[in-house]
Amino acid sequence: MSETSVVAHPPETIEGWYALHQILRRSSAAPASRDDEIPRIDISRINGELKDGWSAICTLIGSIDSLMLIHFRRTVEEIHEAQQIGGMLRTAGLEVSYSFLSVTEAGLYHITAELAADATRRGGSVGDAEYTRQVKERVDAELATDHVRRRVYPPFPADMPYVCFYPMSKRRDTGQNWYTLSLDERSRLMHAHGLTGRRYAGRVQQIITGAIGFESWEWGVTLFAKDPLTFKKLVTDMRFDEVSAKYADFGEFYVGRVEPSGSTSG
Ligand code: 76R
Repeated sequence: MSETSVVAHPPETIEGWYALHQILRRSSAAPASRDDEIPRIDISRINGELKDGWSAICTLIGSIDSLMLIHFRRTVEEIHEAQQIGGMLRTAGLEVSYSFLSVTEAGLYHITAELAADATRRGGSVGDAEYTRQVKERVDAELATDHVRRRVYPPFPADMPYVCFYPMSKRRDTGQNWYTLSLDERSRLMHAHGLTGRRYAGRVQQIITGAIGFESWEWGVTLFAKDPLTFKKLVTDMRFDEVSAKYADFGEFYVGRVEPSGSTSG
């Protein structure tokens, strides 16, 4: 077998709402109109009965695309309904140019590392009955905290009008592979990442959504801020933070403004 005996377990995760990001572009067939003219869309019609989740319409700035719709819903079926909103905009001369399906995710690196070490100490293993019982207990405790509930059921960012969305993955190169690092090492790196991020508490609301199995990218990063410059500062700080410096790959960045009238929360 291979050179290392390290078993690289995935972290336990807590998932909440499904998410769909739809990027819309003025279709070439659309009648010529001013570039910054965004059609009025009443998505409250569609979201009227919504109890869990919300949608936001964001005007994209500095992009050849015009709009980004962000939908959070309880089920993929409800996401599919929300997806039709993007399709309906065809009549307004817009077509979906990119979409990203994911689900809100809180990765429990520290807890998983702790319980895995505990399993080894008692002569058991990750995934055995005692481990499974402990995971359930810890997940329930985490879900009871405001902090974790906000990560998986993020509130609508009422006082943060700017948005930045981009997909990312962790690197899987030879000699630089996130997925072959030990759980302890990933836990250490993610702890440091959290500390860097916490410096932006109150200035940024970040929503991490997992897309493994749904998209070719592994995560969606959705940031809301009071000041767009905060995106540049935060993402720069993250580039210098060890985990992003060594292991992060990024897709396109979409920046814009959340339309206050175009959102519903439930
Ligand atoms: O402390 C905690 O409870 C949460 C710690 C935390 C986790 C687990 C955290 C905090 N993040 C976590 C997970 Mn994050 N985050 C990003 C990016 O541009 C880049 O380099 C990366 C894009 C930013 C800007 C950011 C910001 N984070 C993740 C994950 C899942 C990884 C996995 O499971 O392997 C990704 C992909 C990711 C990416 N992160 C924070 C922030 C900020 C601002 C915080 C602090 C938030 C807060 O404390 O409220």
